[in-house]
Amino acid sequence: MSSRSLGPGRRNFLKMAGAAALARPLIAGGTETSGTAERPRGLPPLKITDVRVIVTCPDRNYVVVKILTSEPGLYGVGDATLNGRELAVAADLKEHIAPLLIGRDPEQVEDIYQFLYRGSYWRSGPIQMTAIAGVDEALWDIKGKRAGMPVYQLLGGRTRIGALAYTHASGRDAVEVEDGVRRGIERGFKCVRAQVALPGLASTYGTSATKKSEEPAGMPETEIFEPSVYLRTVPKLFEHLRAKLGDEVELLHDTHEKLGPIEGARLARELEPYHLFFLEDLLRPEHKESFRVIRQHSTTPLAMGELFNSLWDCVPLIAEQLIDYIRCDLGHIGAISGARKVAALAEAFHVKTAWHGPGDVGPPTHAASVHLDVAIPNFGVQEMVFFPDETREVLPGGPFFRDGYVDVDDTPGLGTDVDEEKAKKYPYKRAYLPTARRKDGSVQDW
Ligand code: KDG
Ligand code: MG
Repeated sequence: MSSRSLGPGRRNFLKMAGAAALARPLIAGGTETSGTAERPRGLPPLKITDVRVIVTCPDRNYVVVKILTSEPGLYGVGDATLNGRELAVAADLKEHIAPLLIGRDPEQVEDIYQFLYRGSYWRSGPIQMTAIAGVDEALWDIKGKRAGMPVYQLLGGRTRIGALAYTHASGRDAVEVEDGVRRGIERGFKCVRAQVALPGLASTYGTSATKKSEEPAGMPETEIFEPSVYLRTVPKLFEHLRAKLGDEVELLHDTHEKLGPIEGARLARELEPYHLFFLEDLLRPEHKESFRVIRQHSTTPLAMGELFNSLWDCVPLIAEQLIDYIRCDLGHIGAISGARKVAALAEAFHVKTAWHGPGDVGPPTHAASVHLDVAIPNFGVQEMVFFPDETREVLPGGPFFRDGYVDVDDTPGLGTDVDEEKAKKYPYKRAYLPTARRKDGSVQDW
């Protein structure tokens, strides 16, 4: 059954009105139930009947949440993938969250978000917020299917024709990166993130062309990082790219939280002549106040936030206007219910969004990001990937790319799905993110 045919059509709404006056208790005998008052409404009541947690590894590991409802054929699909800690999230969902959801009204998306976030007492953190994101995406999917509308309509409707997208280019040296940027431009991208290997150092973040480490199979790879080499190399990369490619293409760069404040300030300042769209994640997420140092020294636009897990992680950087782009990952910040609050806060402080969009979060999270992108007023740019065929077979649907923009169609809900039979063909494989060390052997932020 296609997702378009799920749920009653809007023309049936009036017929169903009146049949909906079903009394449900606010609080029953000390047991937490639905948190909102009963009110007249146009659709029959709905309940969550099952929560399935599907772990699959078509190309890499994904955790999928499928929420079934009392309406035959009506279900929602969300993504709860946390790269390298997938089974911890799957266990949280199966053991702790699913039992709390059975019997609830899936239409109370905000109440369920609040209940899972604040009601558990132990709040925030990547594992919990990824689990909540999976649930939130599935619930918005159900709501959209029931309304017969794409989720962006429920968020206020379109404010733009699509979401300006960026892709990645990397290489062993500046010439290889230049070739990669050219390929991105030929494919239609107006914005490209550029990463280069560090000369003399084994394996560098974001550069797939570099040598793999000698770690035993299944264990994390080790990359070597030296700030002085990095600080010498990156400005030369962008000097080369601007000289060869001109000014029109928007260039971005990800430092991946590797520098200290004064090093970050130096890099941001030395990159000024090359007019980056943004410089991403200069500092570790713990050091929000240190962004002041960078701001005092440079006009390079700054982006930060893929490791943040709550609205309150974002507040200091946004409210002090220490960044220009907030780039939380919807998959790790409670999805739409988490990110739309961040976007609204950012709107008040001249900060735009640039939601994290790597291949290690699944199509439902990418779809959720783009539904929000096309609805909010302060969208900036969207990172995107092209999923391999095996992943598209297991997790069909999702955003599409056209002429520099990533967009979603009018399929009701999020527009993504999961094929549970095909998912079984690809069992989980233990995998880790790489780690990084300095030349002297000490641990370095990856
Ligand atoms: O799991 C970690 C990746 O999602 C991250 O390294 C990717 O930094 C990243 C980015 O900006 O895409
Ligand atoms: Mg990043």
